[in-house]
Amino acid sequence: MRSMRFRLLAVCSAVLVSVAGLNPASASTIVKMQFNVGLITPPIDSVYIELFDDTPLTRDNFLNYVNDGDYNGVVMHRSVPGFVLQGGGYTWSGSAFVDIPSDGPVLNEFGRSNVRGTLAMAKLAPPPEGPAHGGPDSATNEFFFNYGDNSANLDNQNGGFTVFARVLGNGMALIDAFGTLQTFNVAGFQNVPLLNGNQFIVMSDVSETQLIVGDTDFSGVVEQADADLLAATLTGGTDEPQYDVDANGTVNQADLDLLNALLLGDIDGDGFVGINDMNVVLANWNQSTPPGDGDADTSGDGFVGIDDLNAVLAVWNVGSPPPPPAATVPEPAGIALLGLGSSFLLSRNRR
Ligand SMILES: [Ca+2]
Ligand SMILES: [Ca+2]
Ligand SMILES: [Ca+2]
Ligand SMILES: [Ca+2]
Repeated sequence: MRSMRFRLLAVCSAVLVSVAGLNPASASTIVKMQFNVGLITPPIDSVYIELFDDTPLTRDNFLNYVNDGDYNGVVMHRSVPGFVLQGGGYTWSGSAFVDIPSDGPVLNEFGRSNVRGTLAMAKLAPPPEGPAHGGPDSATNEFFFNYGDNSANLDNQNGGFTVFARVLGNGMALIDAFGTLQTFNVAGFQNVPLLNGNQFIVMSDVSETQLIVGDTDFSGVVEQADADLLAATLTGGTDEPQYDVDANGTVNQADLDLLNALLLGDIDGDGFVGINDMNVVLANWNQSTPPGDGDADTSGDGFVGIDDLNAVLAVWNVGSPPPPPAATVPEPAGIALLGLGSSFLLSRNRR
């Protein structure tokens, strides 16, 4: 038995060399926007957006605000149902809207159309209607979601409003829900959407993030529901990156096949196929299990053997590795020592 396991591992190592390079990771730039309220059923409070690479100045400008944390706590201050939901410029002090920091204007990169589900930068009207520094190249931090198809309007004024991102998955269901809120005049601003007439819609946390390979519904876990969603989406045609499981730029049957293989080979269910999964197979090697019972029996034939090992090896190194455990915080001993040293130094200097 022992020598057999040794031989198995030797075979595995040989196979590993050939498949170790297969580790899909989307090249897309993804930002997660978490709001202070979740309005739909089942409740979601986050929207995932994909930033387009063909508007690089606008993308980098937006990412600067994201990575500086400038959008955290920012109010969606304007909602015009059927048109746009706008935010990105102001927090609320308790009695007034307060400007967030501005990195200065970005050159206009209009190219994509202002269709439903896209995000575009807001900007100032050109003079004489707007200020002297208004015009096509005046976008800074404010942006908006297009509730509907605004291409006939927004593609054709002020140089065209630069579409730089799109909402992924069912995120527009949440944005649409914000669009059903009654709007109010608040502190000099018109069309401010308020929940129950008294609560702002706030982006509580906006951060750049990575797609979890195979997590097509953004639940944070790779499960059968993701394959079901992909299968359903496949028939309608899609090009959203969360469905491109093998990250080759197109969404097709091969992605569903890979996701199903990932679900099979990921025996411990952590979203990644690797040594932990193989160890479960080896620990149960050559043992009988009731059909369909026991995670190591991936093939469901009631026996853990070579077919199950192959299910793991077929998708070796596929998935998103779980995050490493949090770094341990150094004990405060160093600080205490530093304090002692300082006081020692001080007392010595006094002499
Ligand atoms: Ca999921
Ligand atoms: Ca693909
Ligand atoms: Ca695993
Ligand atoms: Ca089996």
